[in-house]
Amino acid sequence: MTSVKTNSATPRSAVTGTFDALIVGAGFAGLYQLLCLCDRLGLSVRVLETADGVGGTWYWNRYPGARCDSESHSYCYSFSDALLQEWEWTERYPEQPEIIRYLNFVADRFDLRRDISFGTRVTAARFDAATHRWLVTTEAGDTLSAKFLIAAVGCLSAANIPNIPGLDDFAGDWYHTGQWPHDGVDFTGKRVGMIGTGSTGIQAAPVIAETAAHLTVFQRTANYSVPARNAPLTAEFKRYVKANAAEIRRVMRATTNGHAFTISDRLTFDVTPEERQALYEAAWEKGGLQFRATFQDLMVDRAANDTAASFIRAKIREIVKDDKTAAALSDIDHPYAAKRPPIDTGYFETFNRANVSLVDLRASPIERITPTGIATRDAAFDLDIIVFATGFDAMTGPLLKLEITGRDGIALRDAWRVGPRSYLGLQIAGFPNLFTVTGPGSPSVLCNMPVAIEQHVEWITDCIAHMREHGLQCIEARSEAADQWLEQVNAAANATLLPLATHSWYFGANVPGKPRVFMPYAGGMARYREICAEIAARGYEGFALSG
Ligand code: N01
Repeated sequence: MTSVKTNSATPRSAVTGTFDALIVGAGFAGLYQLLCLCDRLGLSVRVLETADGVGGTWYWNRYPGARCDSESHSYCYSFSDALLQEWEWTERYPEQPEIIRYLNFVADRFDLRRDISFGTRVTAARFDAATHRWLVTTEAGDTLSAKFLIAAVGCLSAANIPNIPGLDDFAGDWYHTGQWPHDGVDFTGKRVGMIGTGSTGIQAAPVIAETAAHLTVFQRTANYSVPARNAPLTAEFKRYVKANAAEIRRVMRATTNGHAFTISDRLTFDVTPEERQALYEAAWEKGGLQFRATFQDLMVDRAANDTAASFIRAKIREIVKDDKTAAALSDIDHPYAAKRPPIDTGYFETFNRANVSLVDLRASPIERITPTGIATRDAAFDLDIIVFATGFDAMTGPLLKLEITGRDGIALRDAWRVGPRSYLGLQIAGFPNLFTVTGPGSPSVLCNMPVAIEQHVEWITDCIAHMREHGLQCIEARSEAADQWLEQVNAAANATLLPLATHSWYFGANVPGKPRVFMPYAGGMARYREICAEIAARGYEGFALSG
């Protein structure tokens, strides 16, 4: 029996109406956008959400070990002092269920649920030039209309299930980590194969290995990882977070990646090799994404980056006892953090377990999935369960799935055929009154997401308030402004080592046929915030506003 089990949501029907704004998605972005437009501007707003509950990406990603890689005190909204005082995280990195509890707490705290239609999947959105309104169609066949359409669909919400021949013939069960069943998966006594060693696979493998009879990890590209060093938060740290909320927020808004720590201003080669080793050891012991902040130049100087990369490779070889496995795990072909750097809880140690093995797909690629498992060029692996930790059609995927048609009947799919082209990652030429929260061309995935989301939501809210004040009906990014911004996005990426990981999902390289364009803005969140503010202050330069 072949079975595909996914997280499911119950479709609802009869969602109709006319609104000032429609928001797609009830994750971090959609919830805050709803609050801003309703409470601050008094607009009539409806949120359309496929899932049965709030959470967005966190609603679907319930895989074993799912936990945020940003530290909990920075992975939350910062717009409300009261909320910061009321909510208390329990661990250094929040686990998926705790994040869902937090977002439900926010939804209740600000009475947001009444404006959300759950179980409502958007299947198309079309700009009607005659009325200057967006017409949005749902899976149930309903049509809603609104002046503004705001896509708050997240960057990592369209699952990437590779088209490996034979999947339909597999007799066991298979799952994608981003569509995980709500009632969980019992791995007890099962032979499990997991494809993918990105942040997700690296979180999932140690947890799956605890109960599976055997876990086989299929690795195409070896990856760096630094220990997360997760732990319960102490009462002292909880007090510190509450007492210093304003300062923590200030740091998060002032740094490149929106985290609550600063990047050192030290240069890699300004210290002796012994000092450098000691600094890396201390960062390894402290754990987390902060490792990348050990030196200021790690992401811009290849020789500097090599020192961090060598340190981590040596750690992998030290931890993993089997030499062949250690060699495959540490044979990493890109600079450290040029792909999103994972952090882990016992990932490399997992390969010392008797019930875990690694298959190096570079040496022997997957040829097909068979009724009984996975066949590589050189071997066959019998499996009861296959886990696809194969990532997402990132950034553009969730937007294209909305089947958006803009002014003059242009489909977004056609407008972006050679890659996303967006002004500031906020608006697209040819698509009036459509805003994309953390869209391609904004810092988004290179930033701690709640920080990027709050900045976008507040900018969009201020923009709509400005339009109301001045009696303006339409805003649309100018084509030449989008082109110029794209040049800045490319220049910002080229000033870093990020483009050296050519197979990264930042380029769309993980999805066959997807245009190779570096999608996020790599110039840093703090600089981006200034640029957006300056553009607004200059009367929304680069946007066409009309009455
Ligand atoms: O996905 P990925 P992810 N055959 O694309 C492999 C965020 N996140 O879900 O590198 C064989 O990074 C692929 O191999 P390769 C975070 O931003 C956040 O892990 O393309 N293998 C790679 O190893 C992260 O970056 C958190 O050669 C195939 C893996 O699958 C983003 O989500 C936690 C394959 C995919 O790695 C995505 O992470 C987790 C194929 N056909 C994730 N296709 C938190 O903070 C793909 N692969 C909680």
